[in-house]
Amino acid sequence: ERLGALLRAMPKAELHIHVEGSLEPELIFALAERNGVALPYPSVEALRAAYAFSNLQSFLDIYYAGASVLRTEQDFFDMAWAYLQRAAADGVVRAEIFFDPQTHTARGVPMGVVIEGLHRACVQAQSQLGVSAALILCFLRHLSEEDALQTLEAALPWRDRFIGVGLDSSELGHPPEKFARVFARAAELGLHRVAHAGEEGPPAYIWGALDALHVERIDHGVQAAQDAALLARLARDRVPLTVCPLSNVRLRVFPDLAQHNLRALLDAGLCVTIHSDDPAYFGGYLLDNYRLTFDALGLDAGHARLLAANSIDASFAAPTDKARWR
Ligand code: ES4
Ligand code: ZN
Repeated sequence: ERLGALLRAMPKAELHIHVEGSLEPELIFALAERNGVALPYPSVEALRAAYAFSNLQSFLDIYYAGASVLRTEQDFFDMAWAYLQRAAADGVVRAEIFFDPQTHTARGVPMGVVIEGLHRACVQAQSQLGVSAALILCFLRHLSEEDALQTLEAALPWRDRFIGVGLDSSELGHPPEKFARVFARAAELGLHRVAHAGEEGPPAYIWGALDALHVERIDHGVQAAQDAALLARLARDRVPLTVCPLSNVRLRVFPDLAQHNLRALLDAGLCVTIHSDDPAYFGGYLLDNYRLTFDALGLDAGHARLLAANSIDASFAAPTDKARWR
């Protein structure tokens, strides 16, 4: 109907998408065959049936297993290109795509294979889809800061191929302060900075991302609702929260979409945006996240325009591009 059509048509930025989380089971099996990698699942259906998660860690275990089929530059290109085509169909005009190099370099895949394959898809997205696409290199927070520092240095020959750094993987037990030095180094290099915080972790992790890592956006951040002073800080500084509703339900952060606090965060005056996180695993791409959330929370056309405008504002795109999309 009308709201659904508006949600598709509005120019939107996708700012919280893990490219390894866009790997559909069909592509996992195709790449496993192409590369001679054995999978612990007999079929696409059996793999998909394993996508029943009880928390973040139970998802991450299967997500890293799925990523193990990625070996060549063409694999990384194919994965990112499949995602970008789906994003374009959902009305995405700008995509800032997370990737986890440590997941691949630890298996012996060279950094250049990862980055060049993803970058080639980003270039083709601009020329063939009219989608502006950029990469954000994420550090795995369950590994050491030393490993993150070495990863950043190893990526420097491709410094112009990514626009920023992020922090993802297992949150609890790995507070932002653990990564203060590598984020300071990223800032020196002129890189943008974002971090997952307050997905499963407490408000203290969001404070830490702001004050120890100096991030420009918080990924998830939904636990901020538990801390009034933090809500005031996020509203005052207009720090975007990149919220992923279907992810939050699948990982049991909220029991269902109707109980999601996205509307409360908007009502508190925060710059909230909607994204897909790991769409192949969580039951939907960007437009599915918008439509299902709007249905469940009774949001209207005014919310639609606000959320789409927030996503453009919160992006790291050039001001001239932002002006065209608004
Ligand atoms: C992730 Cl949902 C989520 N949270 C933290 N790290 C991640 N990596 C991929 N998806
Ligand atoms: Zn995420």
